[in-house]
Amino acid sequence: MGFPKDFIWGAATASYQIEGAAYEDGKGLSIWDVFCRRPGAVFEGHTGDVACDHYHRFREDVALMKELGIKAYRFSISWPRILPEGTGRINEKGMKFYEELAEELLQAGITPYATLFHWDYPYALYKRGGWLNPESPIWFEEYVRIVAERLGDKIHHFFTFNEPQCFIGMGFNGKEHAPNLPCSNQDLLQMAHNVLLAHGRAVKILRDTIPHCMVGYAPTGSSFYPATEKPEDIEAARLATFSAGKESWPGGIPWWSDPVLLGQYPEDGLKAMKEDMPSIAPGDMELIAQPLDFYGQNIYNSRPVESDGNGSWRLVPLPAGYPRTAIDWPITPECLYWLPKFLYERYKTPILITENGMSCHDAVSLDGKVHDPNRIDFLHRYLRNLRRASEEGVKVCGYFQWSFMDNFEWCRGYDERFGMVYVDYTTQKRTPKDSFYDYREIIRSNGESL
Ligand code: GCO
Repeated sequence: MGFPKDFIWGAATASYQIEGAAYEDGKGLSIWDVFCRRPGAVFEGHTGDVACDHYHRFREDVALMKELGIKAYRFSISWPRILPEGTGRINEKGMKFYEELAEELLQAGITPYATLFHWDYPYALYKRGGWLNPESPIWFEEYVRIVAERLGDKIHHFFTFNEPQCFIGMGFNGKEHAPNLPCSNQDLLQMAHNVLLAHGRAVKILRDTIPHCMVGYAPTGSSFYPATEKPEDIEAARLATFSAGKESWPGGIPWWSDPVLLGQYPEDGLKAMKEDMPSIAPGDMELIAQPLDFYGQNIYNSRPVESDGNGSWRLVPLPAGYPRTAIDWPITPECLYWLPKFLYERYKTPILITENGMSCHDAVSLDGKVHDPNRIDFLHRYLRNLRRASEEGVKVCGYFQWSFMDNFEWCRGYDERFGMVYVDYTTQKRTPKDSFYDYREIIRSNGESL
């Protein structure tokens, strides 16, 4: 048993978090370039101006990926790097970067998986109303068409959006993310609908332009696992994970995934959002629900729940001193069994884990190495759960670890280290951590070493 033979072992990053070169070669501004300049917005005033300088060092980084043995690399394309105004004029130098990156990956035997949008929205379009503008899905389609036409000979695997829960929820509702523009619920729901329409248009244009391309989506969302394996607790966890009431908006799963995979907003959500719902034009839901080749999900942790004895659920508190990561997220390996299982039951689409990983207090030791036993332990625990799901018939086709290397962790700047490769931000020296070698063995043995 174990993992399927053709399991896709990968690693993930995102453009703003690693590329740097924020003001080079004609790149346009993104909302993150602007947000980072706002006093107090990001930990100690850090910015992605230089980040891991991947824009200049991608060949060295791809060589390390080859050494790691990953089969696939998930990275994102910076929309304003190739379209500085968001639409219209193409920045050839920016385009060349992605052409060369894809070429380098292919030569290393690594399949490129491109995320089309991982939060670095063109500032020029934000000034035109961003996702609130009814034209915003058309702008996205234009960008995706250009990506498809120019990169489609090298890149055949795509994700449309990364974590819409976060870029809408934390950028326009919570204050942690760019552009930090608090909005009414009505506007949030309108933006969400436009993002979903943009997703549908993107899938269509990719399929029209690149024959045989494979397209997915990479949302996240709060999820729950059963505190025990009693059937009523399992049902409670399923209910909690797919409930779309006010408490799960905008961070829940079904609001963002039911339209895409099932062609409709969740009923309980529609009831809860009644007064604030945007108008839905005829054909919108059909456009949003384009068939997908795989369903990506970013999964880091879940919360335990149990049945309340009345057909509903209640949270079970984690024990005092529960294990947690450096960013203070609980370590709950069970989520990599239960959530893929629930998602596959509901959406019946092959699953890719598009992100999972751990922030640790990593440092270079006296011996010049980076020892990260906690990350190794974390990965083994989580991946054993994923293996169980796979062995029980959940179609899981791959796993992308977050992250290939340490990088800019949004409003926490460089304070969090999620990578398998340590980055010294003063010298840009890369040092593979112990987990890098451990993951290499996991890949080599197709999970036998877990
Ligand atoms: C997210 C993003 C990544 C993060 C990672 C760790 O989930 O927030 O997709 O860009 O860096 O998840 O927080």
